[in-house]
Amino acid sequence: MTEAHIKVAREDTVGIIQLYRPEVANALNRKMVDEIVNQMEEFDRDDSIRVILLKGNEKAFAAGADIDEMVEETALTLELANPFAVWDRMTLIKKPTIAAVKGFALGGGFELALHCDLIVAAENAKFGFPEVTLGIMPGAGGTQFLAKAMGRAKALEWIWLGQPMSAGEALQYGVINRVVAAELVEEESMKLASQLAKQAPISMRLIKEAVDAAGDLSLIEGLKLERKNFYLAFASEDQKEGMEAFIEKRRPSFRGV
Ligand code: CO8
Repeated sequence: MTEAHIKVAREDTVGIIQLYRPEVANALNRKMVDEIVNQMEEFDRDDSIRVILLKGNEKAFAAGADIDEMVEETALTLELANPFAVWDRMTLIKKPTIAAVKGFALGGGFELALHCDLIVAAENAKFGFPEVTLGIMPGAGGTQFLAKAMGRAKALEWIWLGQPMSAGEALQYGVINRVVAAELVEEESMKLASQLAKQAPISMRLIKEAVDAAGDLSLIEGLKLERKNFYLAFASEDQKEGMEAFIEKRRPSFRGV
């Protein structure tokens, strides 16, 4: 068996996946994407995990899809292999996901971060879509995520020029959540993960579903979904626990049931 391209760890209730192909700036080959998604799904099923964190190394979160693997592809080999089916599974993850980004997040690497719910970036992080310089285009959601996050004009400019954007610019355009000094990225990401891990898991899941739907549904449909999820939250024991803890002036202890 070939070596794994990820490293997996657990810290308390946070499941951590580290991308691990340092010799190629964490370029994503199919095996690596498979491993990432399989592990995300395993954490998603695991009751002892509340939050999933993805990280790379100092140089790169991930420098895009593996160009050596892609160079010989044809439209037909891609169509038959359907490499994006595994990416679609990422959109079904129910627990909160965080990308901790240092260095390069390019092409498919940027798209991987965009598949996470929240992005914490180092000041030196570089986000970009160089696909146009390779004669291709983003294929794992880049055009859709960016247009939704920053609007059509800025998304087109950014993807057409193929130039990386700084973490500060990405923050300004609402594409990422936080920018911190490189040496603090892991600490800040873990702090954020621990805060999320203390919230009621079922609330978190229902909120994620409703917020994700906001971009696709009409206001009336979105309000209906929100209401349905609001009612569902009252089916959980955690709703009783949260409200009783408030009345008894103590901290709630949520069990995700
Ligand atoms: N694929 C393959 N190898 C890579 C990649 C990559 N994407 N990125 C870096 N490497 C390799 C380099 O070839 C180099 O290998 P070697 O030491 O054997 O020469 C090693 O990693 C280190 O890289 P550099 O020497 O180039 O390091 P620098 O610090 O000079 O530059 C950069 C770092 C800026 C990240 C540079 O390597 C670079 O520009 N990389 C390519 C970035 C890119 O074009 N990414 C987009 C790829 S296309 C894409 O992502 C499409 C996504 C579609 C969806 C996904 C479907 C599966």
